[in-house]
Amino acid sequence: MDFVDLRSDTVTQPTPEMREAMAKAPVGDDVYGEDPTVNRLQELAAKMVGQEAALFVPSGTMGNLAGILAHCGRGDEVILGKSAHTFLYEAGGISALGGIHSAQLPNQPDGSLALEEIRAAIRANDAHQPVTRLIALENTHNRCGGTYQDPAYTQAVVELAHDRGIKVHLDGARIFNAAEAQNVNVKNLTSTVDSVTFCLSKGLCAPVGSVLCGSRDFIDRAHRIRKQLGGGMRQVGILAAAGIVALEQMTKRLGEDHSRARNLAEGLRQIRQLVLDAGTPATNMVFMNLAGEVTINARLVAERMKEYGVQVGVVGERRFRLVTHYWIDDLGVEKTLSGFGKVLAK
Ligand code: TLP
Repeated sequence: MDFVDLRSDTVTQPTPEMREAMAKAPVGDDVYGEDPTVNRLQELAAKMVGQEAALFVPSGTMGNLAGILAHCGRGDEVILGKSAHTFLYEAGGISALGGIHSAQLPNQPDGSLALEEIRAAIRANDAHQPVTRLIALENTHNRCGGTYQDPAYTQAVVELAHDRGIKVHLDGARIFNAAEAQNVNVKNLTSTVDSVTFCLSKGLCAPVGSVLCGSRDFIDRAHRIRKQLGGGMRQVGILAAAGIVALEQMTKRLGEDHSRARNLAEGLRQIRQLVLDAGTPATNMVFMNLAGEVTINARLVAERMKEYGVQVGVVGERRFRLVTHYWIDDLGVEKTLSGFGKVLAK
C-alpha cells in the first residue's frame, strides 16, 4: 500500500526531475574538489543564502557538527536551546567528538532564545569558566512546532554576539520554509550569521544531503573536519545534482505544503478527540495531543491509522507531529482526516 506518510518531510522521495538530473550529472572525485556538479551546488547554495562559500555534507547532523566544531575548540561553550535539534537529537556529537560544552537556555514559543537570557549566559573572562564561543539558533524550530524567527530577531542575536566577539551558527534545516512563511528572501535570515546549515533532503525532496555555508576561511576549516568525520565523498555529484534541482525548483513551492498543513489543521480541529497546539501550523508541521477522554495512547492510534493508509509521527505518549511535503496532496489530507475520524470514533 502507498501510505500517506506524514511522519516527517525526511521521507520525501526524489522527484522525476531529480532522478533525471542524477542520471545525467557529470561527476569527479569530490575529495580532490573535482566534482563539477558538487562545485555547482556549493556555489549556488552559498549565493542563495548570501555567504561566501559552501560545503556539501551527507546530513543535517554532520552540517551542524562540522560547523560547530569549526567554530569551537575543546572546552569552549556553545549557547543553544534546551529544545534545539543539536541538543536533543544529534546523539551528543558536539560533546562526544568535540569536547564542546553547552549552555542550554529555554526556547521561547517561536523557538527563539530570549536576548536577555543570551546576554546573561555569556561567560565572564574568568579562568574558572569555559569560553563562550558560539550561539546556535534553529529556524524553523522543529521541537517548538515548526515555528519561525524573523530577520530582525536573527540580526539582534548576530549584533549581540559580534559585540562580544562570539559567532552565530544557524541550524536552518528548514530555512526555506522559514523564509516562505514570512514571504522574505532567505538571505534576510542567513547572510549575517557566521554559518548556516540547511537540508536538501527534507521538504526539498533530494534523497541525501545538506549544505554548510559560511566564509571561505570557515568552510576551509569545516572541509578538513568533514574529512575527519568520514564525510569526504567521491563521485557524489550524482547526489548534488538532485540538490541543485531542490534549490532551483523545490524552494519555490513550499507555500503549497504550508497551505495544506493549514487545511489539515482546520479539519483536525473539528475532531473532538484531538487538541491542536495553539497557532499550529506555523509552517509545514501540525502538532496536537489526544484529548483527555481518549483511552488509548498515540502509538496505538498511529498503528490503527495505518489500516487507513496513513502514517503519522508520534512524539510523546499522547502527542503527534504531522508534516506536509511535496508527496502529500489534497487527497492525502482527506484520507488523514477521515482516518482519524474513524480511529477515534471507535
Ligand atoms: N530532523 C528529523 C529528526 O531527526 C527528528 C525530523 O524528522 O524532523 N536540524 C533540524 C532542525 C532537524 O529537524 C533535523 C532532522 C536535523 C537538523 C538533522 O538532519 P539529518 O536527519 O539530515 O541529520
